[in-house]
Amino acid sequence: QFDPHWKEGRNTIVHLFEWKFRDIAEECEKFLAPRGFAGVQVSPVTENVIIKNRPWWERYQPVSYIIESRSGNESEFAEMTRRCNAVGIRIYPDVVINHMSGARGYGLAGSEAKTEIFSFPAVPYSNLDFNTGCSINNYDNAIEVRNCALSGLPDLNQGKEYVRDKIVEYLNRLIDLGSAGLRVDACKHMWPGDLEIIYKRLHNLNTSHGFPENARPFLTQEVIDLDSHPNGRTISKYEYIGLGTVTEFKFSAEIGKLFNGKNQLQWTRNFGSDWGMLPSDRALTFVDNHDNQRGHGAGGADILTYKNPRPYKMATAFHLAWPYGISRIMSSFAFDNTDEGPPMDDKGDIISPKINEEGACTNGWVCEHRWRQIYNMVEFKNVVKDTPVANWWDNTKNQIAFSRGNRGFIVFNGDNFDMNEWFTTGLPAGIYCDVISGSKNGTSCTGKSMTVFDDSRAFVSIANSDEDGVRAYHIGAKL
Ligand code: ARE
Ligand code: CA
Repeated sequence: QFDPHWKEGRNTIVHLFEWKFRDIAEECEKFLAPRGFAGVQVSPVTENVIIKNRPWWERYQPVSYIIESRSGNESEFAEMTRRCNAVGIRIYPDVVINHMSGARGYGLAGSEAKTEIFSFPAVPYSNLDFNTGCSINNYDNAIEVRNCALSGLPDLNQGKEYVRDKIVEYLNRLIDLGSAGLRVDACKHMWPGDLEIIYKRLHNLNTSHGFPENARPFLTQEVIDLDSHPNGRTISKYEYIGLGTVTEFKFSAEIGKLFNGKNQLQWTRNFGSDWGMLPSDRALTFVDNHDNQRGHGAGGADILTYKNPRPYKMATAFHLAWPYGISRIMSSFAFDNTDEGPPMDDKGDIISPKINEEGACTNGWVCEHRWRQIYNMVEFKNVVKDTPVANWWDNTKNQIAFSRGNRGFIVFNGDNFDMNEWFTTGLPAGIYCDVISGSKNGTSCTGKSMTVFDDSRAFVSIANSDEDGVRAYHIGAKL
């Protein structure tokens, strides 16, 4: 449950937030596989209640476990996992098992949510399957956080065998259909002991999708915990790392502060567990997620998003260059207000992204994963795999540089003055293409290049007026 089952030579999960299954399948084949990505997190797939104006968050209110959402139905889901697995891209659906819909009404498959009597006939769940009578106000009270309603959402009782059976049956269907793992929503609100029972009953991954025998599903559990300590009073992320990986929200908050000028890059030298973050192999890391990019969840104003492209790209470059965590990239749709749903037509159906000549998304989709500065860093991470950080340099402020063994070298200028420096790069002599300002194209570089001399030294400058405050070089982009 800790292994994301990435194909050899691949890394990074991209959250294709609200994408339709058919579009995901095409993206796996046309873009993600050739660019060295490893997997896709998919928005919740079950039938959800339909809410007026169709906010994105209606998908976190399940009505049944029928696979039918605005992203597609069960056969389209199966087609997606088949096509993506065929090109080595893993699929991880987001699963909502803490609660059911808080809003009364119907789902896309026609099932009803009779919330006033806690009845969800399409599962079926009745009032006997829920914790009723309280809602979460005090996050310091673990019993309340686990056994009361989160934002008014009817709270399932996973202590009950019947409820566990229904959940396990649903999750096993996703696994049998070719998923490589799951993003489990709202784990803070479920008892680790109940989750353990549920997880133990999950099937091994489906070998007909190319997974080895006895492969356990990858689990990444959403637990928002910015500051707890292993034996602290409040619910802690450490309670869950024996069961699977955990979303490391502290990474998101700290990297935001580093690149929005509230902290200094010189301190990143020991970025990782020393900062109160989880052990690297248990941490799902991200610069922003679908909640905190719009002020839901945690992190507040410190979180960087596509709306601040220069620091966002620098933070993402650091995320992918620094050897810590299991990386996930956010791929957004453009939004102005926090409730706004994905690009949709008059009927509320999702409009597919279109790709322009430059390879960027249009039609209201941002597609950060298609930004050159971001996908080229996914390649950087593949090229430097397993090499240690070496040749650290900093200016005692916000300019830093380091190499990854003798395979990659990266420089950041986070100060508000220009940088002109000689560095020891760790790289063999030669001319290297900066994969941030451009890409290697045959024998030439569409961006700025760097000459490494026989002593491994090179001169790099980054001006404040430059489009990006980072340059990255690796042996795969040697000219
Ligand atoms: C919506 C409306 C509510 C309404 C409710 C029921 O916004 O006003 O009461 O529906 O009708 C998402 C949205 C919610 C939305 C929900 C259901 O973010 O706004 O509610 O869908 O449609 C806590 C949880 C954490 C959770 C965050 C958002 O611990 O698990 O809140 N994150 C996940 C998902 C969300 C999703 C849900 C859970 C629910 O990623 O997208 O909600 O399925 C501190 C605490 C954190 C706490 C945080 C915010 O930091 O430490 O634990 O996170 O505050 O309260
Ligand atoms: Ca609960």
